[in-house]
Formats: sequence, structure tokens, C-alpha cells
Amino acid sequence: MNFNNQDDLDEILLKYNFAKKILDSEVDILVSEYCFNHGYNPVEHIKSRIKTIDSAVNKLVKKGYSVNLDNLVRHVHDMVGVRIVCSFVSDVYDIVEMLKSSKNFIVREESDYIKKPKDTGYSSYHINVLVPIHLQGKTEYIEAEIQIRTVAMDCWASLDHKLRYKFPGDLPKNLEQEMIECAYEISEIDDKMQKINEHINSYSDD
Ligand code: 0O2
Repeated sequence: MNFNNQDDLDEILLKYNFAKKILDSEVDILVSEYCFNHGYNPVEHIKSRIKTIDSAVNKLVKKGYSVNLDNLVRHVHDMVGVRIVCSFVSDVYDIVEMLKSSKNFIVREESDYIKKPKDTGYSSYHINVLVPIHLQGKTEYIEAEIQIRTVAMDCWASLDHKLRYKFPGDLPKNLEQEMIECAYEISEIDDKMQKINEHINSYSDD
């Protein structure tokens, strides 16, 4: 690790913690309100975390930046991360719209890796936000990343993460290809489950 000033590092970690708390609470309120209004809970589970310093350092090195606090703040956009795992693909888009309507953070960027998955096969909806934190009379904006995905996408991403972490260096081409095929099969399952859900909903509408 090469962060020369421990006090500065502690201060920024404290701010990331404040932002995480604010975001956790805002997401909880929005989801509860959605459940109340729709009489339906689209969320399977929610997880949030502060990225470890080791993982942030790896990311900086991988992106070709020197390891210092300035680059951490400027180039690691997911030090604060919230993952919302939903039941169906339509739930993901409902949650995205709900999040985008929040007045308690600013949407900086969004990436729809469901419509256009990453080359690895990774599929998810990402929203990068700025969370205002109020400190000693001044407001600071802290970046955070919200990932919204289905349980099926989450299953793939979690196993993919584990396999890549275990493997020294890049995955061999044949394994990369097999992971892409698994991602494709998972997205087919999501489509089927979505249709089954619509079918069942049409019965309860009658
Ligand atoms: P971890 O350990 O999950 O935190 P940025 O975050 O914007 O600085 P990037 O990579 O351009 O950098 O952003 P992007 O595309 O939003 O991806 C960031 C996160 O998405 C990753 O964080 C992963 O959580 C997830 N992700 C992206 N691609 C893949 C993939 O192929 N497989 C899996 N399993 N997850 C992926 P980290 O820091 O890489 O990992």
C-alpha cells in the first residue's frame, strides 16, 4: 500500500462510511415505500459494503494509476457500493426508475449491462451516484455505485468473481467462453421466469 498519510486515509474512509449509511437508509426507505404502494416486494436481498483498501489498490494498479489518495477518490468509483438483488428483470427496471427519482442523491452515470452485457458475459444495471454528506456546515458529495440485478445474474456474477479471484492472471480462452455461455443460459432462464411471472400475474388480474 502506498497512501502516505494515514490521517487523510482515515478521514476519507470515514466519509465513505457516512455516505454508505445515508445510501443504505435511502434505499431502505424507497424499497419500503415501493412495497407499500404496490403490495409487492421486488427485492430478494440488499447488500452494501465499503471496498477494501487492498481491492481499491488492485483496481488502481489495473487501471494504470499510481496508488495515492487523490487517484483513489478520482478513479475508484465504487468505494461505496450497494447491490440490490431483485426477483425478475422487470423488477430491476422498476427499481432503477425508483432510484432515479430520488431527491437524496444525484445520478452521475448509468450503465445498462442487461441490454448490453460486458464482454465477460456480466449482466447488471449500474447507477453511479453522488451522495451528499453534511459535515460541519459544509456539504461534500461522495461517489457510490448501485448495482441492480436479478438473483440469476447475481448467481453468475458471484461464481464468476470467485473463479477469477482463484485463477492467477486472466482466465484461459476456453474457460472465458464457457462463462459467456453460462451467462447466456442464465439470461434465457431470466426471460423464461419473467414470462412465467407475467402469466401468473395475468391470472391474478382476472
Ligand atoms: P468488486 O470486487 O465486485 O468490487 P469503476 O468501478 O467505474 O471504477 P469499471 O470496472 O469501469 O470501474 O466499472 P464498472 O463497469 O461499473 O464495474 C465495476 C464493478 O462491476 C466491478 O467492481 C464488479 O463488481 C462488477 N463487474 C464488472 N464486470 C464484471 C465481471 O465481468 N464479472 C463480475 N463478477 N463482476 C463484474 P470490481 O472492483 O471489479 O469488483
